[in-house]
Amino acid sequence: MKLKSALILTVVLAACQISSQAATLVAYTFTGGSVTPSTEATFVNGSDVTFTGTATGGPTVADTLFMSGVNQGTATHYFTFNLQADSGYQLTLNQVSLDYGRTHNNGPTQYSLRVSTDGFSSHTELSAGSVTGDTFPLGTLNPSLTLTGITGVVEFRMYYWNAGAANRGGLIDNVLVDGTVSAIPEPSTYALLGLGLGALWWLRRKRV
Ligand SMILES: [Ca+2]
Repeated sequence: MKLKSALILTVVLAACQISSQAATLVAYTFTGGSVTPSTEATFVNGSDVTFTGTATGGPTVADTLFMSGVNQGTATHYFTFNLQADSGYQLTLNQVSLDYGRTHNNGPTQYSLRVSTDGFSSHTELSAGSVTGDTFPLGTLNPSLTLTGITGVVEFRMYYWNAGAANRGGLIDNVLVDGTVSAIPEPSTYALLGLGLGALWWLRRKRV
């Protein structure tokens, strides 16, 4: 019986090393104009949030991030940030969310939230639509993600475009990525799990 208890403990410990809890991996609230992560999970590195447009010419909405000078035609300007697990760890991404909007009624009329799926070479659209009204926030985007076993950099971009006038822009706030960070299991962890389960099976079989 002692052997069986030890084996069960081995299996549980090995399984624990492989599993992990869902949590906020990285978040940005832009309090006081800060573009660094306000929350960053252990073993996760979130970049600053940057943008390709200009910072001037727009209105001030406290504790949000503003980008002006968006293209009046195609989607070329965007906010961007990325995250990556520390060496030896991997990410599972479950959801990304952010507040979006504009503060001019002739500002950008289109938005698109995108994620890099294979490094920086391509981006998959997660959510897209039109922007109307001139209050902020107009709404929250929170598409789910099914990205697992990520060891490289994952980049998110929020595009705004098709503005009605020059020097118009969009805003974002409360950016958040949910998921899990877990140690990449050593082959020995799987070996231990397999050995423990195998021994338990053998013990059970022996008794029948
Ligand atoms: Ca804020």
